[in-house]
Amino acid sequence: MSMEMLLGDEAVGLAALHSGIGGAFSYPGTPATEIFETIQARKGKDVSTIWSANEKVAYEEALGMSFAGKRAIVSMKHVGLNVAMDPFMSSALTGARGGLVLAVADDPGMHSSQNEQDSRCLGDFAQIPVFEPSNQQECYDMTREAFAMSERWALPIMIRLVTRLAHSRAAVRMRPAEHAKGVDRAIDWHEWTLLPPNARQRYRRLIDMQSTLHEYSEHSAFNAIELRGPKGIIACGLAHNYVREAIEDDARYSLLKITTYPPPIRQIRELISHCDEVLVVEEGYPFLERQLVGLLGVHGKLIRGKRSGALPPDGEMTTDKVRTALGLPLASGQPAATGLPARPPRLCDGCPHCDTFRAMMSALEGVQTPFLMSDIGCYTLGALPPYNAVQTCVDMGASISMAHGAVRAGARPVVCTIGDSTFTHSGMTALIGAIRENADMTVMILDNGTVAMTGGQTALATGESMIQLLLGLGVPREHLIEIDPMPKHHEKNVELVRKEIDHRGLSVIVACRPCIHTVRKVKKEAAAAATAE
Ligand SMILES: Cc1ncc(C[n+]2csc(CCOP(=O)(O)OP(=O)(O)O)c2C)c(N)n1
Ligand code: SF4
Repeated sequence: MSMEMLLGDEAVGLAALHSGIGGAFSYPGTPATEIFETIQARKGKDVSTIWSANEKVAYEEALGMSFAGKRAIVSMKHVGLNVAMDPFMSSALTGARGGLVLAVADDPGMHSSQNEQDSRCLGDFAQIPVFEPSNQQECYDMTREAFAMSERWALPIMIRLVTRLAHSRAAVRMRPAEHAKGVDRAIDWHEWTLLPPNARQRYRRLIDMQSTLHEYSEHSAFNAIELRGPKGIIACGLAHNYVREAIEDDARYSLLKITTYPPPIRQIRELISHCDEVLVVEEGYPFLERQLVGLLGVHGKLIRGKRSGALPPDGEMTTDKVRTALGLPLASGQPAATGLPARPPRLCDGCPHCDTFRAMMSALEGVQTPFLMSDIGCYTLGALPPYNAVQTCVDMGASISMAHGAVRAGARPVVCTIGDSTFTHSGMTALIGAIRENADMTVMILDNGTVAMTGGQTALATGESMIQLLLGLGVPREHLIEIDPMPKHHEKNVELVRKEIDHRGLSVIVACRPCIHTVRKVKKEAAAAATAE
């Protein structure tokens, strides 16, 4: 057994490697990115790792590996699971052969996300087991358990993390690694081909499995009940730590820790019948509280939590929030840091996006109401002054489809901005429709050669390969324009952009210049490699 100080993400990644995976698949997204990066950095040559085009593709690649008999992990941030919902839902019916683990990191408090959502609801929606570790050791242990149980039940299993767990460190004890399995060539086409007669059978199997999953939770060593005083608390996943810190050794409280779903119903009943009232503490939605209370409540018992208003319904859980809900004095005693200067986010000095936005906004000078659809990436900061070049940011890939919708409404001019990675993630499909209609809009692809916002992962198409991709999709050559976003080319770029905005039909402008951070990183790595030789 060895020990290491690990992030929650790293613990999941190492546990996957020690479970003998054949591959890891992902699309970057904070706070899940480090799961894949740990595997990539520490894997042997037999483990394949791919940054996929998007989360749906990543999920399907992992499912394919599982069907071929090898263990696979697919990781993503919470909104990534929205993109992967289609294969995710159906994989609950096909099931898995090689252990299939989906690691999803939620972001309560929206530290780096466009929304707050609770992936436990999606696990419940798909009717698959969800494990929710409460600390880094459990991140490791529950991921190992998830691979074993995925094979025993022939089902995918979700591991749900939250930012604070994914990105904080603790000592983790690791177990010896298992050997990876070889390819299994026995084809189960009835199980994997969801034609209606097969799908009905497979759905029936999933429903029949539910009692087994409940029973597992009842006996799982990862859940624990302590019956003491009449004030009950149910603490889910990471929230267990906040509760422990809040109540310390206070014998007035009885505590049920839940880390597996579907939840342990007998243990919940035991706690409720032992206590006069119960507080449910969970990160995300009042997922468990809602189930406990249902429509009519629990007769004679007070069940409190986020839904009842005892705890705030949004943001991250904290020890002080739990103490307030319990009527205890605040423990921190530390006034929040004040007087720190505000530091609004902004594009880096010298960022290529700055020069693209300057050219674009100069080209639009004098236009009363341009529609400026944009997307998610570093360039979303173009919404702020001095650029004011971004009017929308909804979900990845939405800029082109929303621009097309605005064109259909009769808006003009419509200009949309989208990063290279966001374009290959989910912008491309919308562009195919816009090309076919010769939609009267200008698409600006901000090709900085990397996925800058999430730390500089590899982009799938950049430079010449981006141009070839666009031509292949059918962008007309005469309205496919390349610009070099540099201050010295400003006047020329303004002229080129203006001409395409004036064009009554579809234009695509590719602004190609590398992210300055990526350039620095590449130089640093090259220097380090040269020193090592
Ligand atoms: C569905 C989904 N997956 C992942 C993310 C995390 N994320 C936000 S923007 C982005 C890509 C940014 O890359 P790019 O479009 O090339 O723009 P850049 O940051 O390089 O300017 C990613 C992966 C997300 N917000 N939503
Ligand atoms: S990281 Fe790169 S793309 Fe992002 S703002 Fe900085 S220079 Fe621009």
